[in-house]
Amino acid sequence: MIPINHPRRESLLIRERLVDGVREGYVALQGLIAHGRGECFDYLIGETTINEALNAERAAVAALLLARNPVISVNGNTAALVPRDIVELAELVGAKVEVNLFYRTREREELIARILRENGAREVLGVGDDASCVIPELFSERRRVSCRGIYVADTILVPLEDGDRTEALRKMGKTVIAIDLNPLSRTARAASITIVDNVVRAVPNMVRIARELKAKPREELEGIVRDFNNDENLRKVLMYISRRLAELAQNHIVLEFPKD
Ligand code: PTJ
Repeated sequence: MIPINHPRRESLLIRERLVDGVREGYVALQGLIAHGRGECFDYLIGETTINEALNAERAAVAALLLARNPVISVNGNTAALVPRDIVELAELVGAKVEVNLFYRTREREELIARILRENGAREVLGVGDDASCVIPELFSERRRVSCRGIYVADTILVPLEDGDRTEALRKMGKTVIAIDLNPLSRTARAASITIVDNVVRAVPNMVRIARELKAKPREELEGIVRDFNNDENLRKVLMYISRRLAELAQNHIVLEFPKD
């Protein structure tokens, strides 16, 4: 039981969702480690959506709305943390939803597909024999994808990704949108649009942005994508973190504990 007034209650509740996911068999054990790394970077950016993330989220939604064949790729952590928002975003931008796992088992695929369906998804790709196409030059289990989904997609949203697949998908000429709290990861550097934000903030933000941008003319969406420069944005994220740490260090932030 997490005390109602615990100062880190929100963060601990998020951890509980992942631990429950492990117990239910659809979050990989390694997903807990990945989350811990994410938490660390979230501390550095102040556990908030910074302007650079918001700009990337806008560009990402515009790219998804402009795409002919957009797909949202879902893994264990994403299914545990934001299943409903993923389905809502897919509806708003007209994207297909596909399960794609690094630590692939048939049981996990099916459990994740069930969670997505329980959250309103009409069709979930990438389960079992549906994942019969292969991404070239990729050797992890992520290489097997749906021939109707990621294989033919022009734009793919990949929350919590590994660098190999991002690079392989880029080589296939696809636009890859990553959500990754680590601005230094290979995924972050290889993606076309990198959102350095926690998936629990990024996906709900994207749902709100999609509602707003859906009615905009194509030219305006094209302008948003054109004006976004991923390398430049990642540089600004690193500047933001280093500035923030320097300010914290200068202000001598010291926690005060009650004296005996
Ligand atoms: O469910 P599976 O089998 O596909 O496995 C999923 C994991 C996440 C275990 C797998 O893709 C993996 O090992 O990922 P990595 O290589 O550890 O990368 C995960 C990245 O996501 C790291 O750079 C983390 O900083 C970042 N990350 C972790 N939690 C969050 C996050 N980014 C955004 N929001 C988070 N909540």
